[in-house]
Amino acid sequence: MSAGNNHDEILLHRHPANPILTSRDWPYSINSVFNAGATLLEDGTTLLLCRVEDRRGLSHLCAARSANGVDGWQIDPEPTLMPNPEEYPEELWGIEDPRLTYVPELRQYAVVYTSYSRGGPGVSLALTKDFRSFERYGVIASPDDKDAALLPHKIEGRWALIHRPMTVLGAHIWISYSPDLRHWGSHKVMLEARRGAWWDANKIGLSSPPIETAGGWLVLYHGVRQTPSGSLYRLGLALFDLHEPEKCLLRGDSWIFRAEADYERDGDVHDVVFPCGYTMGTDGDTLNIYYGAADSCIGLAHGSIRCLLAWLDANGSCERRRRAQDL
Ligand code: BMA
Repeated sequence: MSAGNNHDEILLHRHPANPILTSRDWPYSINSVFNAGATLLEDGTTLLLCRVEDRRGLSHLCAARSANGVDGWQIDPEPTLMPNPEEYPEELWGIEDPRLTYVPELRQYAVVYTSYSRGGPGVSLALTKDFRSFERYGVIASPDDKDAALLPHKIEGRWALIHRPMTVLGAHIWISYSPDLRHWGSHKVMLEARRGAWWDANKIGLSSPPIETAGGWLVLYHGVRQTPSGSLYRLGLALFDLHEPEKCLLRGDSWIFRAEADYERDGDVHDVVFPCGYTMGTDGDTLNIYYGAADSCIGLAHGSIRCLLAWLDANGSCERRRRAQDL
């Protein structure tokens, strides 16, 4: 570990009003609400597109809007986007974990979500202008694949999708490219799960969509550690080249956020913090990170891009050097 490392530096601060949304807030009967995509609408309203699990166990998406992103949520009185297995059989067992990206070139939001098919989870895409009507593109990455988000603009003329296919070698983060959002290729590994005892051994996945900074794409990712009493979901940081996003510039060794509060430790799935979205403060530095807690409710944590980048500078190392040491 590098010298001058501040081990206990707190980078993400829980909001005192947490959990900010629970099943008790819902206008209709549900089991749980968690893993929400997030965006700021043109008028400054925070929109969360929440994963809502109904009492059958199947998930759909429901929009909640708030002027300050903390409270006063206006929740759609009915599901906003329901699985449609008749036309999209891959949505048979529900739709989950949306990540939202505003795409200026299309003047639309891309909603990239997990469709739970008979063959396992796959990645689906829908476009929307208003989170009221949606244009479905269907499956864009076949099972077993999830934890996906679109980058907001083309890279060298092609759209870029970050996702997490399962392979026999483990669950790593990949990037794929497309000329038209429908046909995907040029698949490359972006970040590998570590091995052995590491907090992010064997299984990692993108959390919120990457954050574009002057120094590169800042990526918050989750790592899953299997233990005899279950899985521990914790968050780590990495930085990728702006023009060649598969190129990892820095990766932190330590996790930066884990389940600690009661609502993160206890719930339908214990010890899970799972961000799917963030909004940016008007200062251009504050991140409002929305995360699913224990697969039961939604929490909010604040961070500073400047501090996250400074932490990576001090604590991260170059992926190429690490690869030479076999991760
Ligand atoms: C992951 C996803 C998430 C979920 C997490 C913890 O694999 O399915 O939706 O929050 O597991 O159960």
